[in-house]
Amino acid sequence: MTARITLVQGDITRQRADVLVNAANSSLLGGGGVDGAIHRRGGPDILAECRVLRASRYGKGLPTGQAVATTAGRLDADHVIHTVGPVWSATEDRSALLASCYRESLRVAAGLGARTVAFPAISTGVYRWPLDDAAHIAVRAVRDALATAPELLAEVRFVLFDEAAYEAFEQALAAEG
Ligand code: AR6
Repeated sequence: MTARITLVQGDITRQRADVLVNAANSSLLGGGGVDGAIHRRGGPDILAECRVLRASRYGKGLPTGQAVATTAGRLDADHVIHTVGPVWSATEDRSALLASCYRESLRVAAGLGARTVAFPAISTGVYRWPLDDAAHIAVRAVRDALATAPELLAEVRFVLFDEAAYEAFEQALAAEG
């Protein structure tokens, strides 16, 4: 059975899921938006693990479009997967990198045996990606990844912070149907 894609409006740090995905930056050392909220509510263990990752595997930072897991500290999840979305560009098509964030996060999640994965709308805040376009890319990328995903993955949930984001994803889900 293929995993379900679901939508909720809310704060991703309040969600229960096996994996919560963080819209991080390549430093892995925190920031604003989702990233700030995840580290605030999750507590210092997540940042401590991110520092170890920087010192070991990602001395130059986590490249855009890639994903890496840590534990989830005090969040109601088993893991946080940190991925780095592309900054929106009007002159360069970076949509493959945005799709890669979803695909790579799901690949890492599957490797961890996750059944439920919650995503924010990557790149649509500080990184300024237009919501409607980002929603289509996200839904398509998740659909494509799920077509070949292990049986274990039961639910991919998009957690949208405000009504505008929720509606953009609702339309994308219907259109990509
Ligand atoms: N739960 C769910 N969605 C949220 C939350 C939350 N708690 N907070 C914000 N959003 P952003 P980006 C929405 O800026 O664009 C950070 O500083 C928000 O409304 O978090 O990928 C990182 O360190 C928007 O729709 O991520 C990077 O430097 C979406 O989540 C940079 O921002 C993504 O907004 C990454 O920028």
